Amino acid sequence: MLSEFQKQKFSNLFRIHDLNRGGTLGRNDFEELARRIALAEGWPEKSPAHLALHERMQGVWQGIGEYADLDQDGQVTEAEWLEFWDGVISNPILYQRLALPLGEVIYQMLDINQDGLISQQEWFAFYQVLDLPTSLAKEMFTQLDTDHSGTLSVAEVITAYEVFLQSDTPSLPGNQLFGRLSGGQA
Ligand SMILES: [Ca+2]
Ligand SMILES: [Ca+2]
Ligand SMILES: [Ca+2]
Repeated sequence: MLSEFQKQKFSNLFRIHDLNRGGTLGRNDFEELARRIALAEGWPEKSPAHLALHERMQGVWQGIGEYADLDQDGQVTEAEWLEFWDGVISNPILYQRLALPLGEVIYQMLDINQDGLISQQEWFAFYQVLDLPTSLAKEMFTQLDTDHSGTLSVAEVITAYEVFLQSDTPSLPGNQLFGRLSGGQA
């Protein structure tokens, strides 16, 4: 069972994916996400980079849809979403198969110039694409950069992502990765 605190986090994650604000998640939300990232990158439509991103997003949607769209109506409701994540984080096999690869996909999307590190610029672009506040992007970057290198490594981001997925301790950095939480410490 997800705690109220965990529910708040996954509801935030739901809202940022619902880019067309339809109240449910569908294929078109993931197409919109690909479109926004491509726009932020300046990748023209039908360019190889744009097409590859589009394909990757379709894969993410198919993976989520297969497991989360319980009634298979082509849309994932918030209730289905919460049930999906509850199942993923309480099942080590699903966690390995879905949650961790998704973290890697997110990291690859963040690392726009593919140098293996996330710069501040890349981090801020991500928050902008998701309509999240720049102030939160700044706070998160500072907290996640635990070795103060001025960049975020795979380990720094995945650690925060796992806190986001699993933690029931509001004070840990990473909980607010995908949006501010009421009552939680930043
Ligand atoms: Ca459904
Ligand atoms: Ca980079
Ligand atoms: Ca760092």
